[in-house]
Amino acid sequence: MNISSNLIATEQRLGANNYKPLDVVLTRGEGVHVWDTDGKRYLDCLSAYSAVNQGHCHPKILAAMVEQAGRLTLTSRAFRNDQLAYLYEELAALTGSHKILPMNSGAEAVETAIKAVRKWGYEVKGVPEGKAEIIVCANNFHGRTLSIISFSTDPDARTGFGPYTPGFRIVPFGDAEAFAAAINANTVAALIEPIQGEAGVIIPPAGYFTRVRELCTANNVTLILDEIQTGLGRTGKLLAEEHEGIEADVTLIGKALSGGFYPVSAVLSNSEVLGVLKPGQHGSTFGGNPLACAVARAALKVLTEEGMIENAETMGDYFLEGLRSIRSNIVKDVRGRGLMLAVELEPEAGGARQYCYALKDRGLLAKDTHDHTIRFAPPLIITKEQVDWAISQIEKTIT
Ligand code: IF1
Repeated sequence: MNISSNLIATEQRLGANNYKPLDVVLTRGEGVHVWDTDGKRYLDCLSAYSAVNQGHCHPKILAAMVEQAGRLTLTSRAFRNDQLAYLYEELAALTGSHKILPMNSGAEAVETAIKAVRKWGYEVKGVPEGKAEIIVCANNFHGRTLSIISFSTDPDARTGFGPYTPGFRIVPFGDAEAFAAAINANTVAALIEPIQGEAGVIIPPAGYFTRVRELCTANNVTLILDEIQTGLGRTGKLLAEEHEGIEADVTLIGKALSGGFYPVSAVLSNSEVLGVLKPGQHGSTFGGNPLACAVARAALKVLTEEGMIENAETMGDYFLEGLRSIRSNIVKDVRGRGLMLAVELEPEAGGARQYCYALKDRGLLAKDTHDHTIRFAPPLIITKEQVDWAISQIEKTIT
C-alpha cells in the first residue's frame, strides 16, 4: 500500500465518517495548484469552497502570518491587541460598514447575526420578547450549528438533530411575493445568500433583491446577506450584493477573509444592529485575535492590490463562455457569476461524482453537489491559459 491508501484507511478507521471526500490526499499547494502524496499536480477548481480565493499559500499572507505568529498570537478579548483596530479600519474603508464583530467560522458569524437581530428586534423595533421571526430561504446553506440546521430544508443536514430552534420562516428562494407574504409585525430580519452555493450555484431572477431590499426597508426588517461564500471577490465584485445594486444592513463574511490560512469571519453592520450588544452578551476566545487580524489584513490587501476581483470578473466571463461552448448531450444547464460556476448534468448522465473522479484523473479537482451538479470555483488568480486548459479537460470528460 502506498502512503495515500494508508492514510485513507486510517481516516476511515479513526475518523467520524461525516464526509465522503474524493480519494485524493493532498500535501502541498501553491497558487491555483495542489499536489498529492504521489507528486501529481492538480488545478484546484474548488478553492476549499472559496476560502482560498487568493490562491494556496499566498506568499504575502504567509509572511504576515509567520511574522505575527512569532510576535503575539492570542490575548483574548480580556485585553486589547494592536491589530484589531487596523482590521476594523481596513474592513470599514473597503465595505463602508459602521460596526464590525470578528468571529472565527462562518457558522459563528451567522449565529452572531441571529443573536444581534433578535435583540435589535426586542430593544429597537419593539417586537414582544420571545416572538422574533427571521425569514430564510428554502435550500439555504448557512452552516452546521443547531440553530442554523433548524432552518435547513436539507434532510441530511437536519434530520435527527432536534429539538430545533424556533423562530424561522422558510420561503422559496427568488420569489419576492412569497417573501412579502411572510413578513409580519414580528419579523426582525431576513437571512439570504446572494447566490445559493450548496444548492448548486442558484442565481435569483433579476430584480428579486431590489424588491427584497424595498420590502425590508418598508417593514423595518434587517436584511442580512450571507456573503461567506459569495463575498471577497468570488463573483467578480468585492461583495455579490453589488451585482444587485443593493446594500445589506448586515453582511457576513468568512472563508477567504483569511485566504485559507486560518478561520476568520466577521459580521459587518450598516445599521444600529450590532450596537445592541453590550459587554458580556457575546464573544469568543479566538475572535479578533492578533494572528487572525494580521492574516485577514494581508488577505484583504492582496485581494484588492493584486487585481484579483477584476480577474475574477474577466476570467469568470471567459470560463462561463468556455463551458457554454461545450457541446454535450449530458449537459442540462451551465450557470455562474464571476468564478462561481456550475455545470448541471442531465439525470441520465448517472451522477456528477463519477465525472469529478474522471476530472481528477485528468488533473483537475472539482466537487459534485446535489447528485447532478459539478461546481467550478478556482482561485481568483487563475490565468486565461489555465482556464483554457480546464475547459479542454472538462470538454474531454463530458463529451
Ligand atoms: C462543509 C456547502 C459550500 C456557506 C455559507 C455559511 C457557511 C458556509 C453561504 C458556514 C459554508 C461550506 C461548509 C463546508 C462545505 C461548504 C459548502 F457545500 F456545504 F454548502 F461552500 F458550498 N454560509 N460552506 O457556504 O461556514 O462554518 O463552514 O466556516 O464541509 O460543511 P463555516
